[in-house]
Amino acid sequence: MPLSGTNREIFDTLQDAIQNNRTLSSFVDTDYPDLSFGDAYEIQAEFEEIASAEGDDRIGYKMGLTSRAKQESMGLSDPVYGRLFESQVLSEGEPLDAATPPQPRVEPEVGIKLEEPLAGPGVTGAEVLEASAYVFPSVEVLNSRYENYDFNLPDVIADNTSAHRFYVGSRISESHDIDLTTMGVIVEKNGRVAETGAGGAILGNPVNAVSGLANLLARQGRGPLEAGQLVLTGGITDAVPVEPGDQVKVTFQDLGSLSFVCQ
Ligand code: OOG
Ligand code: MG
Repeated sequence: MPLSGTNREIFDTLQDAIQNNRTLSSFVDTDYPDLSFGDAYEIQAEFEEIASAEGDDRIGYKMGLTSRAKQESMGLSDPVYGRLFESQVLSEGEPLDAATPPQPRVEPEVGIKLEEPLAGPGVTGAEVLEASAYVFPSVEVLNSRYENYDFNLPDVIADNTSAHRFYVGSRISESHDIDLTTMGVIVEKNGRVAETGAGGAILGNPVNAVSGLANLLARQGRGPLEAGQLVLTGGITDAVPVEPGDQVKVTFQDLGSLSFVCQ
């Protein structure tokens, strides 16, 4: 359904901020204190409408605020989801344009590619493993449209959960033997360790972010999660701000490392 009223106003304001690399104040803290979760997800869905009209397919979803590190850093404790588009993919080795987006930050994530659809409710982590084609290392590049990432949950949902770009690492694993819970991760910036974590930071195991997503989509009447889609399961550590000149290397135990330069 096309957006109207305040949802349309908010969408247009976000779209303008994205296109002109501007930052905004929280809608909830200013003119739209009553913005609901339902409306925020409707606004987010409009980004998919626009992208698909331009031939930019949704290739997956991202879960956000799934680790304590992220929840504490943002002061928000409920996981949220966003949409990922073909045009946002970066491959290993490609430089990151850190000059154009006003507030780029990077965070290490486990990506899961689905081979089978997942229809909630009641999807379990074990079913996610069964339905997955492979696991891959990823680095999500965030760029919140809100100044200093100062937002409430409906704000960040409407803003497609700060999605900007994401790296898809080339080292994939089809093995079910990797223990995603104990899998260690190190984020280095300019040769120094900036953050460390383990996959278990994501709801005990990153697969639980995928089952949570399938079940949430079902509750919203938006399921199932389609075969072939990929899911970023959420930042394992707090996000690290980057600027042109920075060199980033993220190492995932068993999944190898992913490096890029910021320019
Ligand atoms: C919201 C997006 C959260 C994650 O992985 O936790 C997210 C933000 O922190 O700006 O992508
Ligand atoms: Mg993320």
